[in-house]
Amino acid sequence: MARTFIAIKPDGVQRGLIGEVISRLERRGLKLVAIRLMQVDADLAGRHYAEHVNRPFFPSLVSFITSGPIVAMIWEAANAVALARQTMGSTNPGEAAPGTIRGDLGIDIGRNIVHGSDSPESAEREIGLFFGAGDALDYSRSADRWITES
Ligand code: DAT
Ligand code: MG
Repeated sequence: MARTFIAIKPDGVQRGLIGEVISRLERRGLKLVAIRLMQVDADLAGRHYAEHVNRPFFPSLVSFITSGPIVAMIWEAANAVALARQTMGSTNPGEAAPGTIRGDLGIDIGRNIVHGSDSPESAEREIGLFFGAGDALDYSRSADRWITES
């Protein structure tokens, strides 16, 4: 089953939106297989956001993501990456569609509540940065057959 890395950023934690974000992903049907409340340091932030190192917003991005605890998670579903990105909405909450996490809960691109991997390759890389081997649990839910047909 495909996996994606999702993080509730410091703004989401500080605003009391942990339950809201998890609830939306759960209700969609994705399955939580690993979760960790943690403080990101500058080294991990730099590795996580390595693709953005030369962008003008990189310093503020690192300062933001290290500004307080985050909730790091692994979620599972067929096509987990695209499903989670759709549920999150566009990067800029000011432009994200209503009904999405960012579109319903935010207004500023620098405070966009959640991170989600942008490809299966990114998901694998990011899961490796935030979790160790064996952290993700393999289990089934009795509701799974009511969420997917096969
Ligand atoms: P996403 O988080 O939707 O994958 P991204 O990978 O392009 O978006 O950028 C990572 C984060 O960097 C994003 O969540 C918010 C911030 N960011 C992106 N573009 C920005 C910009 N033009 N100005 C300020 N912050 C930006
Ligand atoms: Mg990204």
